[in-house]
Amino acid sequence: MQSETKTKDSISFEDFKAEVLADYKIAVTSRECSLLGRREVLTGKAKFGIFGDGKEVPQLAMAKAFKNGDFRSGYYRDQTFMMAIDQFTIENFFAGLYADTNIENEPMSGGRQMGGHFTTHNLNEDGSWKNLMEQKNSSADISPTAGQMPRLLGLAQASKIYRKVEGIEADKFSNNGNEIAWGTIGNASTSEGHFWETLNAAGVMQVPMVLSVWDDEYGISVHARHQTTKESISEVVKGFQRDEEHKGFEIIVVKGWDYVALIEAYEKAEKIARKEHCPVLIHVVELTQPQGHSTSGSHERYKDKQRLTWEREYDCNVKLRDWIIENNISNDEELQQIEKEIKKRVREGKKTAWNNFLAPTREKQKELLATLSKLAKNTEEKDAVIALAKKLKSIKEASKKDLAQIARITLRHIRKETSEEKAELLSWLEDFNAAALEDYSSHLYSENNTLPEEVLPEYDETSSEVDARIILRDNFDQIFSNNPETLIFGEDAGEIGDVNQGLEGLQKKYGKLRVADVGIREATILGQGIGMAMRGLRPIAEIQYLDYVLYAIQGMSDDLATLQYRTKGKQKAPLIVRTRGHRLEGIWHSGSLMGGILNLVRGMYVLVPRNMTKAAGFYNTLLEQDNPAILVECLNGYRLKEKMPSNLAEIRTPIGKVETVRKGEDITLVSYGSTLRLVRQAAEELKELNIDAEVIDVQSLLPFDLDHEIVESVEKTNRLLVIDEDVPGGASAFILDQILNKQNAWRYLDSKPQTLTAKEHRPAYGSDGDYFSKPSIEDIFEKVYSIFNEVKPEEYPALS
Ligand SMILES: Cc1ncc(C[n+]2csc(CCOP(=O)(O)OP(=O)(O)O)c2C)c(N)n1
Ligand SMILES: [Mg+2]
Repeated sequence: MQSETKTKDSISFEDFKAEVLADYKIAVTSRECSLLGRREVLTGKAKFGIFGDGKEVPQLAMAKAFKNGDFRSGYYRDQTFMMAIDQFTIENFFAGLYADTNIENEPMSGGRQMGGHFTTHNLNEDGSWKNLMEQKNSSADISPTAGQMPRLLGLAQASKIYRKVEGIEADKFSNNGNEIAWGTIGNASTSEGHFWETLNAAGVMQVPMVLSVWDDEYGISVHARHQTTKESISEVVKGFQRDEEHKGFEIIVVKGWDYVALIEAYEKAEKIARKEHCPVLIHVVELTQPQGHSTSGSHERYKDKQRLTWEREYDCNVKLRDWIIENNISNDEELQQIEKEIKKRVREGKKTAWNNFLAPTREKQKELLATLSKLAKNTEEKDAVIALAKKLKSIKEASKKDLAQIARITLRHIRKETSEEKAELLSWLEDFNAAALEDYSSHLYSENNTLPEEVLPEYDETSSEVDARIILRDNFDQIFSNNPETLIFGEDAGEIGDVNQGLEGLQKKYGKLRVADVGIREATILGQGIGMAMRGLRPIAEIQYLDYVLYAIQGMSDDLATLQYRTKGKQKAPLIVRTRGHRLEGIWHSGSLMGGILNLVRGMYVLVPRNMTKAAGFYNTLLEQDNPAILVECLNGYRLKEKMPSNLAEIRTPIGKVETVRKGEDITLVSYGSTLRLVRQAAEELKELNIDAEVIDVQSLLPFDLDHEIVESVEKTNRLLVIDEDVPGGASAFILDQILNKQNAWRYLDSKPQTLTAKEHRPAYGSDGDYFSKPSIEDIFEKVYSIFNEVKPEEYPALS
């Protein structure tokens, strides 16, 4: 018996020792990467570095509790965690520093993000989902502090939906909602509104989220006393702690250098979150930042001697090492040997990464040199070409930019020549630029997307005129009935079926989780959508009014719109943002922020249907493709009458396609949304004066008129006016740029192309406020008239 116990003990001790030493190795590897990484920046091989030194040990504990199917939503300190879950190697680390564009070498972003921004590959080559239950997942990081928080909420909420909503095909995404979303955030970043909004929402919603705060007392140079009330986030959030009567958070405080306590803390947190779907906040205190915040400066500038001494002593890796020796798990000699080997291994990895990074450009350099050498033999500009070739040859570690510059400058010199050699250089440059385009500019949108064909609404003898909101409502009904993975949530979206009754009765039918009321918190409404869309659901996030999209615009712009791009197509979040706007009442209920939105959300679709039938068709289209979108319903359109289509579920409004809603010969009027109605009316009034306007509804601002139909119209009419209710230079300037520069419509113009917009200020309240703030029928009429006054002053004398 005894000997058996002994054997068992000794085996388990060996296992235990192996596990501890494996952890220690990861911690040391990670630290060594940070140390060498800093040097790579200081010697100029990398541009910038921000590392995970001083935060290693808690990340080992977090990794132990992290299971397949789980998701991380974190920030730039998490390299140790990523190594511990086997998603990040030494070579990857250095490839990230060098901005290697080969996604095999630099799987975090293909060189698009600076190092320290982590991700996992969640999509197959064809853009379809991988089985996320067979891997550990990290949503792709972004730099804005606390920007990871709203998305974290959605990642956690997805588990709740998968657990509670029946009928969803969940194989690739969930096992009964047992997955945890693990957040990480720096102590100082908890000052951001996003942190508080997420915390409150998670407490209300009771979702399986474990949020770790890595607390090193600083946010760059700014001490906690300037950041956090009472200098402690766990102190100030005590009111979130759950108790017998109230649901809330479980709050755990643990020292960041205490390996055993950390493991216990994460085990406890995991159990609570996974089983009970109760969110947990782990405040990890007493962490350090041995090399300072980033490569941009040194922390000696703002930490005093005492702090620096303390940081050396309480460095979590040092403490782990001490603990290993104190507990006889290993000894100094063995550890030294391990450390030596790791140092060597990291140096080797760095070298490999550097060579991998340089190799393809080296090849290209050789090719270009050969091309220039040939050219030098057959050119009038021999001296110049030889000089450029020499320069090229002399560059030891050439960048792509070096090569492109030399090739392009050479072409300037030989601009008057034609030769086979020149053709070869041109073709080399063409290939080189095409590769650069792929490296730096692909995947703004999904590259595997197929949009469904247009299906027009059909009407039969039973089709009656209804309030337009009924069309939306019935369409949502069909959507929810046909697609169990769809859900909608927003302020007043649930019980009353949204402020305009477009969801009337649907909560009763589809339950409180699928048609849901949420708090007034636009940033996290968006975050719910992003996170859930990243886990295979098809969320529709409702922002009550267009004007309040500004609260969510940061997430739309930084997170949602960049997701495909920053992962080079390895993650997607096909979220639909539903909102309503344009032409109602006053400064904050009829703003038209389209120019701002358009410029901030490249990577999303921006759709502006003129009526609810079009809107319904857009929703149906969006659910069959992979890109995120914002759709603006016309606020003043819900109670207008539209005919109910007999094929509601089938209709598909095409994305990126304009519609000519009035044929005409004399001028092309381009507009969208609510304003279009006014433009059509003005066109009828103009007809009375023999001005025959063609009216085009843009419908889809991003993407814009993919078939270039507007230029065809301008070719016919030779005149162009863009009308929109945004500020001057806003969306109308975007539209004009598309038509003039992209579609080259300037060639066909006989009059100056013009825009008619709202005033520069926000629209004033009331009908008169609207009339005098935004383009009116009279404004449109007179603007067009003035164009014809210039052309035919006798027929159209000045009105005033
Ligand atoms: C919205 C935003 N503001 C400012 C910055 C610049 N910035 C980057 S990190 C940082 C400090 C963050 O400190 P903390 O959250 O404590 O994380 P730590 O670096 O200490 O781990 C700041 C101000 C940013 N990235 N995003
Ligand atoms: Mg900090």
